[in-house]
Amino acid sequence: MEMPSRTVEIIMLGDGLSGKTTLLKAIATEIALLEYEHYLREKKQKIPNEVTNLDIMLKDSEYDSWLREKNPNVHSYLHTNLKTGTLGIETINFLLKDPKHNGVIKLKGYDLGGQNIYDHLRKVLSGLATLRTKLIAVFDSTRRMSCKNSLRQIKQQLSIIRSKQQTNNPFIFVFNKIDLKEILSDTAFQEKFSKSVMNRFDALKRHGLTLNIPHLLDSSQFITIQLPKSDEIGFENLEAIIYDTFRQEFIPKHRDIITEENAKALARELAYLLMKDSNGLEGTETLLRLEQIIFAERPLALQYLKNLVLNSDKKNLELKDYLQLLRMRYEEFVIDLKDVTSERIKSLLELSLHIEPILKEVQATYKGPMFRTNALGREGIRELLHHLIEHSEVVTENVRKVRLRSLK
Ligand SMILES: Nc1nc2c(ncn2[C@@H]2O[C@H](COP(=O)(O)OP(=O)(O)O)[C@@H](O)[C@H]2O)c(=O)[nH]1
Ligand SMILES: [Mg+2]
Repeated sequence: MEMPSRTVEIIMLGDGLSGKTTLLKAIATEIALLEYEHYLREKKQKIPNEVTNLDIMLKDSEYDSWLREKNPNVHSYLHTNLKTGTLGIETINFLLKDPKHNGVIKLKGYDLGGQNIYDHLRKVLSGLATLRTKLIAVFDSTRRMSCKNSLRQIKQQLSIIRSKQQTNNPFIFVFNKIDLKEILSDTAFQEKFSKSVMNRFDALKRHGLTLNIPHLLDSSQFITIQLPKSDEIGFENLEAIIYDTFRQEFIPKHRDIITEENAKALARELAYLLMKDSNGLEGTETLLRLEQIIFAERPLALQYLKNLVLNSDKKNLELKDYLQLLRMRYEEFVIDLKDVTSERIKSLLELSLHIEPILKEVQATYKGPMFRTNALGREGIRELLHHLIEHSEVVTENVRKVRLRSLK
């Protein structure tokens, strides 16, 4: 007879690069560790202590094969390479032992690319949500605008779900990247960072600037871009300069926390805030257009030059032609660097980190449980996993069919 099973269904929500996939990898890692203990116990082997167990587990090739066979999706998330980002949809199907009920818990669901181009898929997914689906909404606690986009997704999902069913609160909120927030909040960091960005702006104003942007797929290769002397700068170069500051001066020291993707995402956020602040764009059509572009796509536009040309007979353009095409695309988004100071850069960084208003709005409006996590360092993940386990339910196929039918 099959072991009794309980199920939790989850759908990951949240802006691109907020950490959804990393969170799933962290959950898979916690599950793999729990399963490792059971595995060792069954084999009557010694259980390593908490500090070293991850290293030991990862080196245990017998366990690795065992996991691949018994729990393939946990195995694949454990080894997933996050660099490529989530495109389209991923299914989740994690299994773990349920000692309390002497059975198995299934953690099932979907992870989506966060960009707004996936909004239509998100709608389809929410339509599939059942009464017990938990929507895990992930926020990047270092990027205020990104949090707003996560919130926008929640509002959209809720309207779909509300119109379909009366349900308990389906949301779980995760405020992620608490480790990154700590670094960026440090006053000495902020001083140094804003001065470094300002130095680059000054160089651009005085004699021009050369940027070396690593290739998207091969970071040992670079795209070299010469920016001629100018007081004005377009959005695409603004985000590139801020990214370059992170890459050259801060990533080397904080590689485990300021990842490449974090640097790009923050650069986009800060470039957006600077643009909005400098041009008094608040509430204008131009700002809406900029938001549409930047939330629909991945940051660091300069790395996606070739995407600008869909027409196949134009594929052999030179770099300068691609840059010209990009410039045309961002034509209306330009600022004058004359009024930019390092104090302003610093205060915009602080603004980006100031997500409390959004956190409060989320709490007041939706009242779901809230977790603060560092998905990369697996802080706060066990608590989240326990919460999910506590909310697992016994599901028999019949119940499921009835529930799905009642939704139609
Ligand atoms: N420092 C830090 N970086 C994180 C954390 N969670 C995710 N990241 C990084 O943020 C970037 C985007 O993460 P990813 O999971 O791909 O985001 P997704 O688009 O929401 O799936 C990656 O470079 C991750 O390494 C975290 O808690 N702390
Ligand atoms: Mg992802």
